[in-house]
Amino acid sequence: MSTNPSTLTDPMSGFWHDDLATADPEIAAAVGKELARQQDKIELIASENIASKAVLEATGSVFTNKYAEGYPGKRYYGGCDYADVVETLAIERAKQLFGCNFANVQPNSGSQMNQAVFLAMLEPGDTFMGLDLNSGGHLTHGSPVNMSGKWFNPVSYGVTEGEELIDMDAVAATAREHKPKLIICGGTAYSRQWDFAAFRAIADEVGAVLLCDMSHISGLVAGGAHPSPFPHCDIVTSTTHKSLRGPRSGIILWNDEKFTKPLNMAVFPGLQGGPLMHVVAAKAVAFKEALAPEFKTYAHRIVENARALAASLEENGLRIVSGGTDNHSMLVDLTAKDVTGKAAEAGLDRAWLTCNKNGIPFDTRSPFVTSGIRLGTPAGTTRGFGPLEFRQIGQLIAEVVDGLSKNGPEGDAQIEESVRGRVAKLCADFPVYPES
Ligand code: DSN
Repeated sequence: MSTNPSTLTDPMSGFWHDDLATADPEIAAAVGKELARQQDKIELIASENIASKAVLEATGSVFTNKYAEGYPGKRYYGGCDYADVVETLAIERAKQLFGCNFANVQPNSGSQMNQAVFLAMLEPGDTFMGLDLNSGGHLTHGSPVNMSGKWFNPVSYGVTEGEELIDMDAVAATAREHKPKLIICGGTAYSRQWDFAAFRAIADEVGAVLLCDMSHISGLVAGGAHPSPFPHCDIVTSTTHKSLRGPRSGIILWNDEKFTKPLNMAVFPGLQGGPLMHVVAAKAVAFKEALAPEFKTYAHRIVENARALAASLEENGLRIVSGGTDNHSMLVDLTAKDVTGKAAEAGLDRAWLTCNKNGIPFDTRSPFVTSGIRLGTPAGTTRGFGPLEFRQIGQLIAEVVDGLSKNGPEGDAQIEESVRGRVAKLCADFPVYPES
């Protein structure tokens, strides 16, 4: 260790040695509280998960310091030897995991991965199709407030009013009428399996490129608990932090060489500069974890748990949109209880159950209020909950909602206190980051 006296008087003398608590107590306190929140509350947000210690370590690694614009072997900066190692490993593992020929692991997020596909495949003003946000689609699939809806011409498809399932006949009719250049399947609040072969047939009929944004279900696809979008889809995008359980980021996958140049050029230099190499390293770690046999068990357990949760909610008087779930998530319709999604999210949070309000199909309330909540099982499954625990969680949710139904948005304080006690017991029995 250097004993250079100049470092002793340097106001930044702690630079090489101080941990976060010493260097910045305010931020350290917030990090500590966030850890406690994740330990002490049950995470039911369908798009969240709990990453491994190894993924967190890679995310916080010295790759934070490295610029690596370009791709492995073709960089615009020196010193990229080890950046090339991690990016090549991430690419090879992603290809193996999803059984495809090509992968770009540089997108910084879900929005950017989808923007890259738009940049590569469409011209401004071009028509594309995606699932309506009100039926469980995503902001980047054509919402009027998103770039996808402002710069392109989105045409949406939705779910049927009775069964609340995607109406493939209507998808075909809309595609025939509007002749989109791109069709997107995949969503954020659709709890049924996607019929990728049927989408392929429609895309072929109208000459569209078929994109699957499998962000929500990619962990299930990796573990064989949901059919794969390959070989049906031309391009597949996914965030890596949802059921896939990696760092917050995105990837693009494809099979046909003809897409390689436009997609890679769209990510860099089209949209992004230097890739977040620390996150690329963490993605490689997560893909290795997902290739391990235990991940298959995890993926199937997520679905088993979601079915147990949905059944328990229904037995306790709450309606599940479309009558159940085939994946990790479900929408709970609170209309019959006269409880808004907003009030339910707040009441459940007071009882240490974290979820998000969510519009249900044909919702008459605004997106800030909504008539439903969205629930998911990936995070709870990671901490070790099984169907028994998720049945209990269904009961706890129903108790809180009944309190809200009786008393209005303030809920029933006694019920919420009692639920908090039972949540605390579940969390203590299934700890998160137990050594932290
Ligand atoms: N915001 C994410 C979700 O919660 O589904 C999707 O990007």
